[in-house]
Amino acid sequence: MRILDRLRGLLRGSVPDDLRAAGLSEADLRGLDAAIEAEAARTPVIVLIGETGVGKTSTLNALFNKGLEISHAKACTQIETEVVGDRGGPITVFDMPGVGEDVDADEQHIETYRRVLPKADVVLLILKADNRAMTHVQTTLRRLTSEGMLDPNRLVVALNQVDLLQPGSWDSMINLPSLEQEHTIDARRSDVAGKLQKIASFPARQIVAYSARTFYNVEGLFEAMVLACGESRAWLLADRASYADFNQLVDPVVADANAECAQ
Ligand SMILES: Nc1nc2c(ncn2[C@@H]2O[C@H](COP(=O)(O)OP(=O)(O)O)[C@@H](O)[C@H]2O)c(=O)[nH]1
Ligand SMILES: [Mg+2]
Repeated sequence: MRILDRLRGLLRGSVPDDLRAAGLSEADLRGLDAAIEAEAARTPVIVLIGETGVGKTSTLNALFNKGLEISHAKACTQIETEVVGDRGGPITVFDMPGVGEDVDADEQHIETYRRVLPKADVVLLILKADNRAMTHVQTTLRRLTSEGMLDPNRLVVALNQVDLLQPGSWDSMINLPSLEQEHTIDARRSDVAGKLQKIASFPARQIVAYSARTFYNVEGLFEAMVLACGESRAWLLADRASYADFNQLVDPVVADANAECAQ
């Protein structure tokens, strides 16, 4: 509600001179207030889709600073979770299975998508970054978009677990990818872009590589989600940002040295 409160403060006053000079009337301000009220009354809805184990729950925790249980062995995800970020108001998250495990289950999942996806402000399609087998993802994306369940403008393709990409290994001192991994991250993003953008038309900025475990580029993921929300709703999600900072996992010795250099 931070942005909302600021706007409200402005709207309660009279029209500032510069805005009046630009042609804004008291009635325009009241109209704006009503429009903001109407958007704010609808809680942002985020839908996560992905196979068990890709890191949906971990991503939820990293994005909204939550301590939800992560399944190291068993699937422990409910279909719908209301999440309250550390800052801002509530966010509704639907944590949904990916298709591709079993034909009968797939049809059930598609029915759930049909019910839930049209409500979404953002649909996060979470994949493991090292997953090169894209046929299933392409087929699913084609079906979801061609049957009108998913608006590609609302889609963010989230390539998780980049800390495990090879060759090279994660630099845990600075909590960043090695140079080799950076090349692989770029290559994976391009590959996925080529394979999915021919199925559905959406901007390349909506494909984001990150790591829910190390918090690498969780900020970039959140930004892509805000942009995918669309103009009238983006501010509402942006206001609820409480994603984890990768700096908190930088080795303390390095962090201290950086802090000293900065002084
Ligand atoms: N190395 C690594 N492991 C991850 C990452 N994200 C999730 N995991 C692990 O993947 C497993 C499944 O994660 P979970 O969030 O429960 O996946 P979900 O089944 O999709 O909800 C857990 O052991 C997580 O610790 C990541 O970015 N990097
Ligand atoms: Mg889960």
